[in-house]
Amino acid sequence: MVSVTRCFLLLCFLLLCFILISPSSSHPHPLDPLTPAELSAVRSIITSSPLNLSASLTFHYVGLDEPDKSSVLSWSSAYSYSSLPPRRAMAILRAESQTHELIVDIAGAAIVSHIVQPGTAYPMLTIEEETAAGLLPKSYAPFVESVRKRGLQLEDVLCTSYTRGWFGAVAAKGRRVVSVLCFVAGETANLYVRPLEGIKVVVDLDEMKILEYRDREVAPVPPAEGTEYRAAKQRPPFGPRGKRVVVEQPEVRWANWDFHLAFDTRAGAIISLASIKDTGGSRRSVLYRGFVSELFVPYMDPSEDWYFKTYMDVGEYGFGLLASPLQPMIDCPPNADFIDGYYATESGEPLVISNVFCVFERYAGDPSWRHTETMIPGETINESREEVTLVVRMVSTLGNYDYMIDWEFRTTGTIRVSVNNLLTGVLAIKATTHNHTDQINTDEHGELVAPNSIAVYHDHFVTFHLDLDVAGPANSFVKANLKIVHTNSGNPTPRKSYWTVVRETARTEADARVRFGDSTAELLVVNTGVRTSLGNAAGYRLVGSSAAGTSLLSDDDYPQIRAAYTKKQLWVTPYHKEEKWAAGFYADQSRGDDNLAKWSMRNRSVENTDIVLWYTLGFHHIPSQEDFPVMPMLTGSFELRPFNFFERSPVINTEPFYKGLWPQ
Ligand SMILES: *[C@@H]1O[C@H](CO)[C@@H](O)[C@H](O)[C@H]1NC(C)=O
Ligand SMILES: *[C@@H]1O[C@H](CO)[C@@H](O)[C@H](O)[C@H]1NC(C)=O
Ligand SMILES: *[C@@H]1O[C@H](CO)[C@@H](O)[C@H](O)[C@H]1NC(C)=O
Ligand SMILES: *[C@@H]1O[C@H](CO)[C@@H](O)[C@H](O)[C@H]1NC(C)=O
Ligand SMILES: [Cu+2]
Repeated sequence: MVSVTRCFLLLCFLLLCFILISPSSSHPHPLDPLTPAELSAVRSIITSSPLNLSASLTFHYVGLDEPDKSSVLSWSSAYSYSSLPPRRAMAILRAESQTHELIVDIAGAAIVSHIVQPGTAYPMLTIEEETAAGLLPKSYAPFVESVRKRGLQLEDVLCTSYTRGWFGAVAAKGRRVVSVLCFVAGETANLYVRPLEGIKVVVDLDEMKILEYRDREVAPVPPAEGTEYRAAKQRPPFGPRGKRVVVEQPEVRWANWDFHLAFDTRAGAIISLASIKDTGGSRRSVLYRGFVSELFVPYMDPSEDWYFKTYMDVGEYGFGLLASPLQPMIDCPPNADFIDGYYATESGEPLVISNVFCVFERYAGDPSWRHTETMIPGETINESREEVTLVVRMVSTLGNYDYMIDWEFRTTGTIRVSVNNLLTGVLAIKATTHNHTDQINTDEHGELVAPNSIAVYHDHFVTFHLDLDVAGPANSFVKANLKIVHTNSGNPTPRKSYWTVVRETARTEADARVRFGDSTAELLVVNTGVRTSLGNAAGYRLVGSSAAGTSLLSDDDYPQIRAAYTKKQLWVTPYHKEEKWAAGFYADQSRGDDNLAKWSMRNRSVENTDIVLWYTLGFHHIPSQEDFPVMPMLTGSFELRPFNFFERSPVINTEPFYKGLWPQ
């Protein structure tokens, strides 16, 4: 470790350490998240208003009311602090079983708009009500009896809230209900693999009481043995481990990227106004706003206790709200800088999530580009450049799963999202009486991964909102298809076939819904008003990944109606400030009337206008024994890569960072 640190400090000293401007810097930015003081101000403005007459007032979301894009862009081009748009907050509250949407002018200490939401879908759960609902069974006599009957200790049983989706007629009309599911810890910390199967607890969150209880005692709690993951609990023989060799390297030439990073209770990390210096040295916009818009996780077990498990983790639970503090040296490398995030609790008070983001330079020992030339007489040319990148990282722990989102910025102009990691944590386990695959049939809806433990089949669909502004907001979406051309052999050469590119510019939203695996070779966002000296339109390419699954549920299945957009990997919509959340603003118990697929059906024009890409990383998860008791990190990524955005490779004249041997 000593030599690593010394090496790091030496390089840092020699090469001028990079400078990061954190969101809490003294220069205000219109997209800064609300500060603790602003969160407190919003709370006192609201609690001193007539709304506070309600004893049941709870805060479900408080965040920046995003200023209009036009005012942000004019501020951004002028860098004139006098033209900062007024700071406004959006607050979503519940009072007397109603949802209230408020816009608050913070400086003016005024509520500028107040709407009582009439819909049938609900805001994100608060942590406090999830906790309170989880405690209800423990003082509920029939549940206490169920625990006793199973020979378990009540103090080992832990329960938490699970959203129930919407299933048409079966819906609990007009109530904010959740299922409370219970697990057994005690001998192990790995409670998610030890469910109390067959117990149904339905809770009304507004009344905070149990509406429905049933115990079908279907299978015992799976054994604790072999499920522990805490390092302190492991016993020899230990598993294999490589030597810890950490080589990080601060990089000097960061300056070609510039972006704003903000924390939001719902979205987690929001990257805004990302711009890069072009080869002529002037700054050009790339991404106005990028964030995780929704995360849909449907389980594939239609039985009574499992059918409703079709979660929308961003809209129902909050990707930011459930962010986990990152641990230095484990979750992030030694050279990382950490940034805190703030959110409003149920009572509106600000609370910190420390180390919610880490930002670091990464050098993993890979070249960015290379070439060896031996054709030149008398010399061998070996040219290569290190790939040093800047990474912004956050982790959100949504119950049993932990999602790690990385935004990686490369000097080549590429932005990669979640390169080496995306998803880890504990599988959702269904208890079974079986402990051999011979006893398992298709009715089990999963794989036997441990004695008495079925890991149920499910999907993960992570949908990103990508408001690209490639060299400005007026962009078009172009699909490049490969066309196979057959020729007459011998005329004039013996070749019989080749492929060529046929480009098609999407005119309306209907043209811009893409399912991968068709003949689509390239998906481009171009600005036809900004061209290279050779005449190519400035563009960015979306490069998808192997995690390209789409939903296999039938179109008329309730969860699919709610997440209809998961049938395609890519959608393009014209920019609309309100269209941020792919499964709708109110996701809990939504009915599919406000989602990306619905908006797209308007078939609006997407040509030469401000457009937004919606890209979904999709996994069909068929668990295996290696995923138990904790699943090793699964990868899944995509890239936004410049395409005729620069006149030439922007890194061709980059000096090698270190010529010769690495310092010892
Ligand atoms: C409502 O106002 C009272 C008196 O000002 C205060 O004590 C209480 O905390 C407020 N309620 C909420 C939910 O903030
Ligand atoms: C390039 O690599 C070759 C083979 O490793 C080596 O012989 C040669 O000296 C290198 N040339 C330079 C200029 O470093
Ligand atoms: C298999 O399950 C049965 C009944 O649940 C139990 O008695 C037995 O010990 C289990 N065997 C193993 C290897 O876990
Ligand atoms: C979308 O609009 C275009 C242009 O008006 C039209 O040609 C096309 O048929 C429409 N598609 C759908 C699915 O409505
Ligand atoms: Cu999974």
